[in-house]
Amino acid sequence: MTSPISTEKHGHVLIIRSNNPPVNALGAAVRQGLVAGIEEAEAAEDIKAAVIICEGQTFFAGADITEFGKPPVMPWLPEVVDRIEACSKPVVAAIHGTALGGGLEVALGCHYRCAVASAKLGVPEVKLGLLPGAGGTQRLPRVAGVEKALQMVTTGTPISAQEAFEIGLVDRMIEGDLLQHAVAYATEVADVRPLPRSSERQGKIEEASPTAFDDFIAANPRTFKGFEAPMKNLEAVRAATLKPYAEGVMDERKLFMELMSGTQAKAQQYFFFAERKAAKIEGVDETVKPREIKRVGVIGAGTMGGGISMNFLSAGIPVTIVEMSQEALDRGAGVMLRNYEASAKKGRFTAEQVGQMMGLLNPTLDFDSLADCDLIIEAVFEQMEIKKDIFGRLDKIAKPDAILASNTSYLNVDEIAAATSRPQDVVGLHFFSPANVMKLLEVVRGAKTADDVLVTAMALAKKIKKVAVVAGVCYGFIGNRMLIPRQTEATKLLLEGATPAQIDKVHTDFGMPMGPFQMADLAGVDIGWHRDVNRIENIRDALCSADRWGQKKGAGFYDYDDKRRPSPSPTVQGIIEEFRTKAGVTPREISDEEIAQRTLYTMVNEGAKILEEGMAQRASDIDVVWVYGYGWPVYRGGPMHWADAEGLQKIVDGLKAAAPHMGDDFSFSQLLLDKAAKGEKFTGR
Ligand code: 3H9
Repeated sequence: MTSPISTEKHGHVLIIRSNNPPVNALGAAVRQGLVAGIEEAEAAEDIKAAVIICEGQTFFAGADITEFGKPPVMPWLPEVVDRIEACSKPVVAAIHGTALGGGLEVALGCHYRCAVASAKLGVPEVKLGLLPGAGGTQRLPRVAGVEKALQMVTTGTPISAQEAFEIGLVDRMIEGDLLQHAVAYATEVADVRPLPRSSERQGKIEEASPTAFDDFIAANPRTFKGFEAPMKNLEAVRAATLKPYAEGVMDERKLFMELMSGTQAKAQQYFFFAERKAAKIEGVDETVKPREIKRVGVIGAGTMGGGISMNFLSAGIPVTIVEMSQEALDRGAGVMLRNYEASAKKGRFTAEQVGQMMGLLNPTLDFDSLADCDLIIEAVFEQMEIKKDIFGRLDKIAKPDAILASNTSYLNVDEIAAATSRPQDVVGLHFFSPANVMKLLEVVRGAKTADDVLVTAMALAKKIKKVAVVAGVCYGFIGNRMLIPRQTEATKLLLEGATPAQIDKVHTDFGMPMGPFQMADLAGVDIGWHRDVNRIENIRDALCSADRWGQKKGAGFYDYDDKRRPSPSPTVQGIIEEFRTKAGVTPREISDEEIAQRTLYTMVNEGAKILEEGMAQRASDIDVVWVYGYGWPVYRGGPMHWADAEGLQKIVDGLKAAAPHMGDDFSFSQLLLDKAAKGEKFTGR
């Protein structure tokens, strides 16, 4: 097999070039080739310096994650980086694309770093539940400064080449041909001695404030909540400030191994691949080309329609937005503008960019203006008759091959498609609220949806920076369907003796951003409640009828103060007790374990049903939906990965124990029972 690393002489400079698509991950062959390249540079008498550069879209994007968990192949990345740094001749890293993780560590091992302006540099290991394990936690603070290094290792967010240049992580910015300038740079520094070695630098370590670490923890509590890796990253950087380099790297190694053997790292690495797998559509030929989307139409300028539109405007795609009244149109456009202005205040956009994005918006009352749109997304009231009427009208005016999409969160996309003469062009695009913020997009594949429509939806999702998951047509698709058993059991538990606060706490302790009742209060307790009928059949109806619609009314399952801080509500407790009396229920002590069994295990059971009915392509897609759509803690991988980690038999046993309380609302997924019996898992890794 040919090596992904090749070398070539340019005068007195040896070019060490990596060609390991797609992202130049530092697999075994690359590591071996890099060491061989450095040894060649050192041995060749006519060579005075070396340049490390990568072909394709990017500089090394890190260690090869697919090697994790497999028997190690020498040399290890830490040794490779040490070997580069120990070279007796200067080595220059020539960076384009993304120098990430082990890639940035290789660059830190080099004596000089140059980069093009579009490059990004970062250490995203924390997102994989890890820390930079090839000397990165020790070299980065020495080169970039302790505070910047802390921020980079704990958040994993890359910085721009320009910022890296300003803090001294990049030594020279390159305009024009990277290789040519890197070779010139190497020639220029060929005779400079001593060689600047990152591990030997001490200045920025000494400059660090002694309170930097405690200050950082105090200022960023959310970074550390639930996750193990950020604190270990911090400890490794702290070691760099307290110990000589050689001892610091030993601490780094120990902390790295601790993380690597833990469940969080496994879950986060599993999730990295789950997210990428979600983009692949089963049964669709890879040669199918997406349709061209030059203009998008959105029907409805409410919260959803506005949020959806912003995604396209931000990606530079013009949007025609249609409403029924001028007032609704003005209100919708006003909200979009204010959202953009708020982002501009936070430095995400310039005022000029806000102007450009809003300039791409065409607000109109004229439905026929949608005729020139390539994709039209309906985001109106969740009622089948209204949706069918809109799709029937769209059928008459939309151009041939236009994609007609519904943002429905529950309704039958096939029934909506049947209102048109072109069901092959109809698809569900279920955005999550707030649609300009939430990353998840459920792409609902109807019985007749054409392959190229699906391919277009997935490609477009990537363009607007969403993570798309294909779902089948069923009530609530993947995410909302799994909410139903959770909410049903949570409400029954109230009646049986639990409080909203107790149930919510089980979920927040688990790592969810909020529990079932906090979520109901945020979304609106009144969703789906028919005010005109005013029938009070359950606790929820009773809350609605008492004007307790959630946060927007200052009261729901909780009472809220004027800063929207919740507190347990005696009124709600009274309502619950009234229902208990009516139903003849004597409250009992409910354990947290029972709450978990009935609200979390039932979700896994529903996920298994979704899988066995073919409504999700793969178990990992369900996990992607729950992490990106509902904030399931990524360090638990998503409900299906979590169930695997718990053990499916344990889930089955827990459900069996809870079944008598759940009654007819519950039935087992056969797939879950079968897998548990066979000792199988839902997810591979
Ligand atoms: C590390 O470095 C540890 C060290 O500190 C210590 C070691 C001792 N390995 O994302 P894309 C695949 S940890 C293997 O769709 P984009 C990916 O699965 C590492 N494979 O492209 C996908 O495969 P497929 C720290 C990788 O253009 C394909 O490449 N580094 C790796 O949207 C394209 O990926 C990171 O965490 C990898 N490292 O984004 C960086 N990276 O086509 C992780 C990607 O079969 N990578 N693949 O589905 C990224 O953030 C993005 O991939 C990147 C490109 C921004 C580079």
